[in-house]
Formats: sequence, C-alpha cells, structure tokens
Amino acid sequence: IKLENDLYKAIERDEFLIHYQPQFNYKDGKITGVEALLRWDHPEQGLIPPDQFIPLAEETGLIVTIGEWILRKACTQMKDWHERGFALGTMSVNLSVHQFEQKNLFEIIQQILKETELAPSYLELELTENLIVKNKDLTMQTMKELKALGIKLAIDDFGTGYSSLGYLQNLPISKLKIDKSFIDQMLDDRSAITNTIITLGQNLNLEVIAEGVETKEQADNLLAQNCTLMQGYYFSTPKEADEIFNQYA
Ligand code: G
Ligand code: G
Ligand code: MN
Ligand code: NA
Repeated sequence: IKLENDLYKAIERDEFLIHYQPQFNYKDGKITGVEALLRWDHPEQGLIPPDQFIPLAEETGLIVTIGEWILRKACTQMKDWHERGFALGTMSVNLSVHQFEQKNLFEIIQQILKETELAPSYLELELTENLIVKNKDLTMQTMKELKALGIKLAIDDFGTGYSSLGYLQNLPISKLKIDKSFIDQMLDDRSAITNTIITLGQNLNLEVIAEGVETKEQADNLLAQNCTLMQGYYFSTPKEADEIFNQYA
C-alpha cells in the first residue's frame, strides 16, 4: 500500500528517470539506437528497477500516465541528441498491455511526436507477443495506424510468448528481438533456436536483434549466424543520457 501511494506521487515529484541501453551493429561497431528503460528514484529506497513497480503500475492503471511520460521524455531526448549532431537511428520504447488497450494511444503518440518535432521513423515501439495476441483486433488496428504514421514496431522477448508463426507474417512489424534466454543457451551446443529466429527474420524481411549479449563468444557466434544487431552488457549496460552522448556522439 505504501509503495502504491508513493507511485501515485512519483510523477508529480519527478522521481522517474530513464536509462538508455545502446544497440550496435557488431559488423562495423557503430551504435544504431538505444532502448529507453524506466527507473524509479524512490526517496527512501533509492533506484527501483521496473520489474518491481511496473506490475503495480499496471494494476492501478498508473502505467498509462507513466507510459505517456516516458514516451514524451524519450522523444524529447532523441530530438535533443539530433539537434546536437548525434545522429542516432532509433529510440526504442517498451509498451505495456494496459497502454495498448487505451483507445487514444495513437492520438497520444501522434501528439507527442508533433510536440517534440521528432520524425516518426526515429521512434520504435517494443511490444510483446502476449500483448499482441491478447486483444487481436484492436491491437492490429492500432499497429497499422502507427505503422502508417511511420513509426517502427518490434516484437520484444521474441520466442517466449504465444503468437503463432502464421499470425506473425501478417503483423506490421519491422524487427524481432531475440529473447535473452536463447542467447544464454546458445553456446551449449544449442544454437538451433537463435538460428531459426535469424532465418525466420531474413525470410520475412525483418530486422533481428539479439538481446542480453554478455560475452564476446556470444557476439562472434551470432555474427557467424548472420545476426549483426546486438544489445547487452558485453557492449554496455543501460546508462544516463549524458553518458550516452559523451561516449557515442
Ligand atoms: O531495465 P530492466 O532490464 O530492469 O527492465 C525490466 C523489465 O521492465 C523489462 O521487461 C522491460 O521491458 C520493462 N520495462 C522497462 N522500462 C519500461 C517502460 O518504460 N515501460 C514498460 N511497459 N516496461 C518497461
Ligand atoms: O524485456 P526487455 O527486453 O525490455 O528487458 C530489457 C532488460 O534486460 C533491461 O532491464 C536490461 O537492463 C536487461 N538487460 C539488458 N542487457 C542485459 C544483459 O546483457 N544481461 C542481463 N542479465 N540483463 C540485461
Ligand atoms: Mn525491451
Ligand atoms: Na526482451
């Protein structure tokens, strides 16, 4: 209950912040984008990771307000970087089920892009398979509108959810993010899954990025499987905006 009350106050007290985790093309070593990851700087408990409050934010419906905050903040940051000459390709933002069930999600995103003057093609939204299958018709309609506006859509944690392959083919997405669990298993002579997802992406004309890459062995192995986009602690942990700018701009 305490945490719930604190969560209500967190927005007006300006306690949320975003850390950005870079994504790379391992072939040329260049940064291609960042993923925005929410953090809560609690007055007594310090930095709280999203796993510990996103479920609560979902239950209370606060995720809608928080989600709008992070979208606005991330788009503002991206615009600022561009204006300072840092030509980053994509800003990825995670969307939750509850956010996608809002009737006016499309209008809100459109408004934020207008306000921040960020071109839609620089924004990428990460959706999970479970979000996509939960409310199929509404989700598909919103996804199509977002795509028509020029926003990119990616499937997060790919391979761990319940979407069927047939359904995948009809989704207006441009990228698959291979879940970390498959990268973890890959070197124990079990690259069958990563290989299959990478090939699937190629055949469906989708970009594929590996998440949770922690070692050079994993990165080299992925490259040998023709996966060039990577994100993970081997390259960088999530960092504050200034650190990202200082290191990569
Ligand atoms: O940053 P970290 O690895 O601790 O994130 C843990 C989980 O929280 C991940 O599943 C991530 O997708 C999710 N997450 C992080 N930031 C956001 C956000 O802004 N919105 C939503 N819905 N989920 C987020
Ligand atoms: O579900 P999603 O993919 O959005 O979750 C991203 C989460 O994974 C973030 O909380 C981020 O901090 C975490 N993460 C990113 N790279 C690595 C990694 O290499 N190892 C581990 N253990 N976690 C990672
Ligand atoms: Mn994600
Ligand atoms: Na993921």
